Amino acid sequence: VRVICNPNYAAHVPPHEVDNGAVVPPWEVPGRFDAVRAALAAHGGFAFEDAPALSVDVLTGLHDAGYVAHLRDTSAALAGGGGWVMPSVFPFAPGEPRGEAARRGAYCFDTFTAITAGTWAAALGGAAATYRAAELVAAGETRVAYALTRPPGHHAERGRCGGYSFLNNAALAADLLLDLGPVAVLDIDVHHGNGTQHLFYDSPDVLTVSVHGDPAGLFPYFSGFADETGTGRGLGFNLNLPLPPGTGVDGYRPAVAAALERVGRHRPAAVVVAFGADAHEADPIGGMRLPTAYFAELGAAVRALGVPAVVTQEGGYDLATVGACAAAFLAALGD
Ligand code: SP5
Ligand code: ZN
Repeated sequence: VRVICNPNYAAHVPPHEVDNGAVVPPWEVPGRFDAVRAALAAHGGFAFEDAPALSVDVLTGLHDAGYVAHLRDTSAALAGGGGWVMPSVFPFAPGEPRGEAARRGAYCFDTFTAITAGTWAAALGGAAATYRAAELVAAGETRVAYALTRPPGHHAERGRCGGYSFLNNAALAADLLLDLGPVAVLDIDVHHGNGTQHLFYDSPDVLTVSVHGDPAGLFPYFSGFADETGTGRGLGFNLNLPLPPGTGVDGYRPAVAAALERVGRHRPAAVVVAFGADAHEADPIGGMRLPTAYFAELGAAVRALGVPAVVTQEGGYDLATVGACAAAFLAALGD
């Protein structure tokens, strides 16, 4: 399997996150990337390459220009120091944000997602890895390509970061792959892929399907419910399959079967998998009960679609198992 690495993955070092008002250590750390890379190398069968630089112009059409400028300018303003930017106030009146404090809240939807000096470089490097992976698949150079990156992307909306995500890598890949025909995004991170859903909610060309923990009790709380099915011409082209806390293999199997059945009916020319290992039983924040071996079953199930695939790395916070889950999934998908 071709593995396209984000060369700037270590540049984004969040100082902490704020959970229910408490400052707590960050879950989304550079060691996650190292753990996955080490596990893939130990497994064997993976070919690593660094992504070439990506022009920021590629993000136009996907992300809001003011938002992109906010990420870039905020990181630039923090350069050389250990500082960070996080929102304290979120929009409660209409209108464009008029100052720095307003921008912080307007361009972010939670208190988990700090911008640091290296955030822009790391996020753009992740987009570059994803773009390269999609290019390789679109060109028919490989059937499966994996963008090994952090920070994640699937929570990022057109104009807002959140859920540790800044640029929506899965959506970027889907956009590029549309050149081949209809595209499906299958999101198996334990958290709902709200950003990807949001970006394609009115599109019948990109089907978005997400299997995740019920947002009634799990981040991102405000979306991911079963009654969100798309809008306008995109009505019927979004499928959410929320699962109760503590779900294991017996609950995941039928949900994943339903997800893949819907993906198959879309007759996609390519599929994007937003991959997370945070439904693993050892994950500290997911609350699900999947064993490592089930990730191989997932990979084989996606492989059975018979469609080229781009995989983006999203969540997965247990450093001891995240790599083995990715290796199991990718080996089964790509073999
Ligand atoms: C990409 C991704 O997986 N983003 C997830 C963002 C979730 N952030 C909320 C984390 C809150 C953790 N608090 C739970 C403590 C349980 N011990
Ligand atoms: Zn997640």
